[in-house]
Amino acid sequence: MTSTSSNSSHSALSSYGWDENWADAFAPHAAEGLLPGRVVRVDRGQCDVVTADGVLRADTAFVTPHDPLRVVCTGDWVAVEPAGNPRYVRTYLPRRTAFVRSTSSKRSEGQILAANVDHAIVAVSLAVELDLARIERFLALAWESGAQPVVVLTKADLVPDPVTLAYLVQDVETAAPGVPVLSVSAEQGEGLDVLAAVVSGGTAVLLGQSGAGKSTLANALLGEDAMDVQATRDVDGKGRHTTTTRNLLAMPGGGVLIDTPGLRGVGLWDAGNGVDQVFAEIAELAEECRFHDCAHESEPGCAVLAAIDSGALPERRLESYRKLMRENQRIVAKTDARVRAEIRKEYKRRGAIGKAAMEAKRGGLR
Ligand SMILES: Nc1nc2c(ncn2[C@@H]2O[C@H](COP(=O)(O)OP(=O)(O)OP(=O)(O)O)[C@@H](O)[C@H]2O)c(=O)[nH]1
Ligand SMILES: [Mg+2]
Ligand SMILES: [Zn+2]
Repeated sequence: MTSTSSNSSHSALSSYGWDENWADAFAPHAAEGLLPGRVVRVDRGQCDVVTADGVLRADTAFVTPHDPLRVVCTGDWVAVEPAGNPRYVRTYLPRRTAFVRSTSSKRSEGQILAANVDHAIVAVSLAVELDLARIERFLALAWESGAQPVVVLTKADLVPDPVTLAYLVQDVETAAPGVPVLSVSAEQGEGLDVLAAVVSGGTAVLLGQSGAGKSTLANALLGEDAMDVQATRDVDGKGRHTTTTRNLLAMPGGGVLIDTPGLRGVGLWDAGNGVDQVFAEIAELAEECRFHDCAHESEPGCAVLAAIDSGALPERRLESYRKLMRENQRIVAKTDARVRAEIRKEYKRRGAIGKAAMEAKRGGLR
């Protein structure tokens, strides 16, 4: 019986990314009579889950623990109660990948933006000046998520000169080793076929600043206006934060796309490996340094500084690398401090319980 029900959900959910591995992971929940589904939106204590029987609204009270990294998120595969009012999401399957940022630089708290994504698409508008450092920051988190990053330069129609466009793409490529860089125009349709091909290979999430054109791209790929779009502000070209929830959409050409609200900034979140991947060529050069613990400051025989001198490595890259490394170390240290403080608090609490129990015992002996 379990196998027939999982077979039927397989066919209905496969356009949302359901596969044999998810089915295997879900088997114990299927045995309990729970339904598999994928979270398409999370919204104040409730979420929309697409199941073999269509989209249903479910309560997330069971999957909103104190740790924000363990809160159910768009893209999660969940086990939903087959009936009930409200229906509860009982649990979610272990994530294959997760895109996490720190919510603000002041607090050391991580926030998960999308789960189970194969491609993290960083949307960057060509209507405003390129900020390579910001792209590097997004890419560090993208690599760290476990997904393959892709940079999409949007609104290419605003750069009509092909030589200028080629230079812009090249600039971004130097900041993104190992990352495909595409230019697209949702307005004119250029590059959409390449992007559709990327998206068709699993689950992709669109990330970037407000006004970058994420929802316009989602609509263009979907072939219908599912997402609201608003003009950017005339004064500075910034977006109006039109999209407010993270939305998962099944694409007609295959694959799944998650559109997300524009991010003002993305703080690193324990992204040391991601940073190393963004600056892979620096790590490679560092292997040639005379001292293996070279800080690339003024050491003799430093291959990194030599590459800057020869022009092979832009100085901006090294500065950006240092900045992100320092920021990441701060976040990691803060998190460690927070975790230590929590452990101390827990010991104190336990100590207090122990003391109270001892006093009660003594009271009892009296
Ligand atoms: N010229 C041009 N304008 C575009 C293109 N794509 C999007 N835009 C415009 O950019 C503006 C912002 O687009 P949105 O799709 O709402 O941007 P978003 O990234 O979803 O923004 P948030 O939801 O606020 O994060 C709109 O006025 C779009 O019409 C494009 O290819 N060319
Ligand atoms: Mg949007
Ligand atoms: Zn060095």
